[in-house]
Order: sequence, then C-alpha cells, then structure tokens
Amino acid sequence: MKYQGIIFDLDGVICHTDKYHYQAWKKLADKLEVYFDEVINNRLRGVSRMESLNIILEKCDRELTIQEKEACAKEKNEFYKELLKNMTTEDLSQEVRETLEQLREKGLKLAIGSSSKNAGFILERIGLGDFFDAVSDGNNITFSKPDPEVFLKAAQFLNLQPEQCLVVEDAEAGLLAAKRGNMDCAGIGEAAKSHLATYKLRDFQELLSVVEK
Ligand code: B16
Ligand code: MG
Repeated sequence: MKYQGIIFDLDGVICHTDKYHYQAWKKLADKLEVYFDEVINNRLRGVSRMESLNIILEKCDRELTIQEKEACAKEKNEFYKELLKNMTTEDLSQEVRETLEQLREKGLKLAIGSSSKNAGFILERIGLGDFFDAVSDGNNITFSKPDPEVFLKAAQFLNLQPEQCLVVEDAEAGLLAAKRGNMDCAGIGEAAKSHLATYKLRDFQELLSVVEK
C-alpha cells in the first residue's frame, strides 16, 4: 500500500460541527454588534479560535485589547461547548464509521489532526473516544493550519514519517498545511475542488480505493 497511516481532519471530515461554530460565533458577533454571515463563516474552516475571532473583528469599527479578545474567545467557546452537548453517535455517519473500520482492517494506522481544542470532547460525543491510534489537536500545537505542525505531530505520534501518511481535509488551510508538511492530501467537500488536493474525493468511502493505488 502507498501509505501506512491516515491523518483525518475532524470538523468537516469525520463529523460536522461547523453549524455549531457558526451559531456560537453569530451569538458573540450579535452581542458585539459586528456583522457576521455564512460567507465569513466559511473563512473560519480549519483556522484556530483566535484567528477566527480576528477574521470576525475585521468588521468591527474599534480595536479590541488582547484581554477583551481573550474574553470573547472564551465566551464563544462556552456557547460552542453548550451546543456540542447536542451531539450523539447519530452525528457519525454510517459511511464514515464503516470506512474507518475497513481502513483499520487493511492495517493502516489512523490519527486525528485537528485545530480544535475540543477534539477529544467531540470524539467522545460521536462514539470515537478510543478509536484513533493518535490524536493531534489544538492542545498540542503552537502554530495552527496552514502551518504543518498539527499533522507532523500526528505522524510522529503514529511513529511514521510524514511521507508515509495521507492527510484528509475539507479546508484550504489544511491542504496547505499538508503540502508544507510534505504529505499527500485527499480533499473532500469544498477542498476537493482545490488544485492543492492530491486526490479529489467524491465521498468519504472513496478513500478505500485511494489507499490501494
Ligand atoms: P476550537 P478542524 C477547526 O477544526 C474548525 O474547522 C475551526 O472552525 C475552528 O476554529 C478550529 O477547529 C478551532 O476549534 O475553537 O474548538 O478549538 O477542521 O481543524 O478539525
Ligand atoms: Mg476541517
């Protein structure tokens, strides 16, 4: 097989928490009286919490202090965590669950490479708390995507070289991170349209044929 490990982005690949991110940011933006919509929300995919806030604040007519920004990011995360409590194993599709199981049966090592500091909680909610061989997330990195750190750490946790791993991503920032980390990348959703994607997935289960190539 061409790869020995697969590193999955979480939000937008394994499950969909983007609607909760949107609702939580919207609540904060409304409170700050800052314009925010779904188009701006699309720019937040794969980007860290503080960088997301900075994007939202582009529409704010005053400069916030570092302390104010930290309070805003904390508040948004409280809204977001409340919404995440709605997630259940129903939020993991049968297609994703079965594909993950089949990839493991092929002998591949499987890891998460997510910018989120809530990755562990989300994985628990959808019933994958103990599934992955390694989880690299927002808690073990200094630099967010498009920096490759989160994926390089995931490869390291799997005891694999970056070139032995395939990254699966839904966001441009993640595709760029994979490229910078010298890793092939399968794009799904919007990322499947990008020239940065080594493979353009129509759906998640297509990964089964990609790893056989
Ligand atoms: P948190 P991913 C990313 O997850 C989200 O796509 C992005 O919208 C979010 O800002 C980021 O996690 C940080 O999340 O606030 O929970 O730490 O796509 O890298 O799995
Ligand atoms: Mg994502």
